[in-house]
Amino acid sequence: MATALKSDNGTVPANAPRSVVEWVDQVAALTRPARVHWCNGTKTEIDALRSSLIESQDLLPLNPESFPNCYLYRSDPSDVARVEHLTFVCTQDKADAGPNNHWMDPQAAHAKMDALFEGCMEGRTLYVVPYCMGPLDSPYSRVGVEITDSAYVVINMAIMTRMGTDALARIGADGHFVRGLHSTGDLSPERRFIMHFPEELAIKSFGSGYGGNALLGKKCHALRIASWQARQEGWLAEHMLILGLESPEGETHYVAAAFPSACGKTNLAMLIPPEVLNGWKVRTIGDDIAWLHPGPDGRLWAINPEAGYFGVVPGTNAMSNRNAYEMIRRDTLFTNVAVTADNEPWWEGLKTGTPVTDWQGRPYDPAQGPAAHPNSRFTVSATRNTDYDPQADNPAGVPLSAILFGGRRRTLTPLIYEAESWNHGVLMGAGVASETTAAATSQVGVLRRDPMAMKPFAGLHFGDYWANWLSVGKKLTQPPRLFHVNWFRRDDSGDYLWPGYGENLRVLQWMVSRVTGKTSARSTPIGFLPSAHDLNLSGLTLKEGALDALLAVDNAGWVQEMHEVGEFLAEYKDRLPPELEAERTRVLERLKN
Ligand code: OXD
Ligand code: MN
Repeated sequence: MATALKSDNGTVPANAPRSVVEWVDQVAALTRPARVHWCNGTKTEIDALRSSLIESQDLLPLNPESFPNCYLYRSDPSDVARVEHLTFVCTQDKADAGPNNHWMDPQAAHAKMDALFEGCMEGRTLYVVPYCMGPLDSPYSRVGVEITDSAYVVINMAIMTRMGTDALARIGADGHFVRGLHSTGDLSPERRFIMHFPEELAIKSFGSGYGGNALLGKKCHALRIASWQARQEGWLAEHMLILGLESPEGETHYVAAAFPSACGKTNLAMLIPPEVLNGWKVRTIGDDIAWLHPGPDGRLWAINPEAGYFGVVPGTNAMSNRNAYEMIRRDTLFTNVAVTADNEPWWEGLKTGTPVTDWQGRPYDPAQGPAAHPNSRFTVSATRNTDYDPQADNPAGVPLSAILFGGRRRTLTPLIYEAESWNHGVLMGAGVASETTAAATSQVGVLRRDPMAMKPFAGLHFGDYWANWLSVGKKLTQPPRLFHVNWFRRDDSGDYLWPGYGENLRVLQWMVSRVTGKTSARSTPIGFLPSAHDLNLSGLTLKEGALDALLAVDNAGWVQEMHEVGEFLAEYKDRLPPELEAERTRVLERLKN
């Protein structure tokens, strides 16, 4: 069976390992495409694919003067976000997927998916997309091959990963790669499933073209499959941004931060210091995913496996994220934004312009909801960001000084507090709770536990995941300090207590002074907190009482919180590391005394 040899892209690449060719042949026999196209990742190839999408009117060029090389893609209105209820982790033993995942028996899942894939590419092109997650020359990087019938997916993957011939070359003779099979099918939500087979390093995704479901290198590979592998191999695959923070003295600290989807990771990763903090500089390594490895020096080293940003558009403006605002004015693929009369992209929170056409291509009518979809996205190369840190290409990664956990919480959790130890920090991360956002199809604004912001992404039992965190900590002689932050506290009238965005640097500044031992802190039962005078608030006016509220520890509220965290952890009791429960009991005792 030599279907792959019928490629319309010449022949099978000379460097294609046999294992890849055989798999492509098997998939082609099942899906019966009209053509097979092996992607090489060149500009010529991507330009041609883009042109064909423009010709078929799947991609609409935006105003070439004000938004050069920018395009709009409108998805099916039922296909605009991740689908957690249709996402499965298929392990031989159900217990290995944990109560945190939907599970299906691998054999049953393969049978279900193969029935959907059978003949699904008839008349279509099968694209073979070799990609590398992480710098091509990094020992920490991993390769995968995505087979897809969507040219939109291919052009996104070309931005989001190191895609093409070099990635294929990395697969090498041992044939190790993640096999990701994707088809948009007929986009029916009834036939939409995202299945993960971590033991086989395989993914099967059917019925969606949305980024988180269809760009298989991102959430499916770099988080769900990688978190499984990371646990086996003793490293961490995390839903974290990575930034470099340079002080006026020229000292750089690298920080990773985990926040749930659509809670401002991209904004923090691209933070522009307020004028009064002149001399500080933030550089972006990554905005969504971090792979963390204990180094021989006892520090924790981070790489960003991605090469682009797939960011939430609404809310982006010159004040909230000037870097992103400027970055997406060229060479950007927009999905599900609105359009102005000048054929410019428009979204809620842009603060200028007027939409005439909404994200579904209808004349804009506020009675029909927002003009841009709340989860509309931009896809753009990381190197388009003016503050892109070239260290993102360092094969060794960057050493972390601190890790932040955070959630979107109206009440209780202070602006910042620091863990007393690694294990305490792991408890802090495990207890993260956040209000849900439009990044997934579910009710928005509901508080749910989202440990380490990994609830939708841990491809293993949370008990095993936390055990891995604890054991990675044991390997570190110079661990990063662990903190918890909350930019989203509100008062009784619903107003935010903290301005957020660039002003968050004031909080990072305190964090750096803790890391460098330059400041002391208040010891409280939940961890170390700054006193009001420890924060640099010059030039900032907060509402009366806001700072006290932001830095308060509400004892009774925290006792209740620790009980609720206990109930949550108890759901994982069969594999819950005793150290975590010991930490919770310790904090609870301190709160009661
Ligand atoms: C994302 C998400 O797209 O977390 O990054 O949903
Ligand atoms: Mn994310």
